[in-house]
Amino acid sequence: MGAEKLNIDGLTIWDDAKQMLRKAEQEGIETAWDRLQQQTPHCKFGESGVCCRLCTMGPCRISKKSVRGVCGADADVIVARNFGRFVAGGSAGHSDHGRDCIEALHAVAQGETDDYTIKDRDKLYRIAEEVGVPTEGKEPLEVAGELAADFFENYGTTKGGLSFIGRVPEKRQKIWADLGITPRGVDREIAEMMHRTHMGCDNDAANTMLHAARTCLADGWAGSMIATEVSDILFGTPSPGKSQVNLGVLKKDQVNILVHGHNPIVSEKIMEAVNDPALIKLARDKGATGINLAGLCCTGNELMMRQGIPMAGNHLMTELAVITGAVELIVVDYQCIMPSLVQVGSCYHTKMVTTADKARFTGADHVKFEMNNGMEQAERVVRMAIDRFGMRDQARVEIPCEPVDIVTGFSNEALLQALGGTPEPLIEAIKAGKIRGAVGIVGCNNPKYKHDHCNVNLAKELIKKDILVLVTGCVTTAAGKAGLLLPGAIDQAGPGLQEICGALGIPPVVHMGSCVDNARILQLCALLANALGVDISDLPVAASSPEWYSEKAAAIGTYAVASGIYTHLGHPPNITGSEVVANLALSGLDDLVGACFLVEPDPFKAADLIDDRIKSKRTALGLEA
Ligand code: XCC
Ligand code: SF4
Repeated sequence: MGAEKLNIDGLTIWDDAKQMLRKAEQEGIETAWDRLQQQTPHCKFGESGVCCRLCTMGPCRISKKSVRGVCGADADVIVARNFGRFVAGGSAGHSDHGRDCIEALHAVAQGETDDYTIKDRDKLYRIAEEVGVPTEGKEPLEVAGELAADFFENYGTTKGGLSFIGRVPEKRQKIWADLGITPRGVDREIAEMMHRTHMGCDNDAANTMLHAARTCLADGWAGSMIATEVSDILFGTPSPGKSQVNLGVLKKDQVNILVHGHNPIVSEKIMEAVNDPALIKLARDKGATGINLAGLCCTGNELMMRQGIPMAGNHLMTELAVITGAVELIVVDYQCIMPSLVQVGSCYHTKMVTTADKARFTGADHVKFEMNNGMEQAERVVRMAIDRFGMRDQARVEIPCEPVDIVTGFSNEALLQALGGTPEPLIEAIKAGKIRGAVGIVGCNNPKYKHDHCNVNLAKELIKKDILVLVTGCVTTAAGKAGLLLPGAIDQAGPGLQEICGALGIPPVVHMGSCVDNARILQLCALLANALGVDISDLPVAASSPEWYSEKAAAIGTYAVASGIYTHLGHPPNITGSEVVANLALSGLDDLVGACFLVEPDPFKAADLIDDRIKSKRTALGLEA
């Protein structure tokens, strides 16, 4: 390839990653970091968002000498349209995942499947009551059917508002209503975003940005929230438990299967299949000592939260996990799965299996999961993995380091239980300044950063300042590897957080789930705001996605801001080509929705800036900063 040699030590903070990058180099295997080098420098028009490909009079790109596209659109319009479509993509991802969960609930209710059941009946009834589905005297399946029907309604044009609109503090609902951004239904907002951004429709950047906010709100308060709540109903509401993280969770003498993607519908079945005594025996007959299941990315988070399976790694660890040479098979559903995994796998004996028609990969085997064949297909996939164990070249296997212990499973229900059943102790701790605030650190990895450097250091800096950190998505693995997801990590926290977390026996960095589970954080913020009789924007809270990469992360950031949560990003979305849009994001939104974005690549500076914001919110609430 003739590319420059990578400076491996500068690419990641982790030893397991470095060791695998060296192995990749020796074995001539290309990774995301090599490809980033090939792609650098990136196209400046694309990076600043001023390239428009929305019609064939173009493509057009805006520069000093050509300030308008062929149709007359300027940089502001083009940037806003591109951003709108970007977050519509992210909202579609989470929300379509949510719809798949409702379909599973519906299938259970109709008796169309034996593969899925209602694991948390209490939650089924509780959520049904909450959204106005009557439960009295009804059997669980009847309630499940009506709840599924109610949730499906959130996807079209809702008549009476989103199912979970009642969770939103009144002041926030009023802000949305005044701006005309109350979300009306997931599919509608996404489709309208596509419509508005067609040539000749919404040619006012600020107006397009408001619809971007509306689209993302439909994701946060409907698509993602439904995904989370239905997953809990079907697979159980997470409660605290132990697990382990990093590549050390792979086992040299076992059949290693990785689940990757987002939706627990496939991975839960795989987990059941690996525990099937007949399949374990089959693996033993083939010379393995057992079958080991580990997670990657968010489906890993889902299984870790509920079932305690270990996590092999986050986004940038996915290729590196295969490079251990110890993985028989990766089974995926959708989102964040690098297409390169097929190529990396083909350098070993690693088989990639896809399960969803909407996410097929050339070169992978397709084992289609449907509502009524989940168990059968899961067993088939596990058999495929066992078959490949004999093809493994043990001489090429290298499993770096020992796994790190973590505590996971903090759903809001679990958190409230830890608090003694009410949010009161948390509120008292916030008032007393022992917990000065809370920050949700969410999202991804991006090879443009030293892998996990910002994720880990931001979390460390915040807990030092007595700010409770809630993590979801790929930040989880980062925090876990750094030892921050253990109660013992209170040693690294400020005195107040040390006292409170110590008394509750919880870590100062709390794992709340996958990317869709950011809805749990939204709900928690709403709960606190309602308890205090204020708006979410009045709370001493913030969100951050330091190393984000995806459309989904941008959608999360946007619904957080539109919900009143100040949101830090390590780098801006591709909007810097428009002053109007950039100013709106970085300050203008503060006047409109009571929150805005902060962009800061340095985690230490970001921690200080977030702290400043938390201080100002505390002062405004009449609390000591
Ligand atoms: Fe994807 Fe959810 Fe980002 Fe990880 S964190 S890289 S979006 S897997 Ni949500
Ligand atoms: Fe160019 Fe306008 Fe067409 Fe975009 S919509 S490609 S700016 S002519």
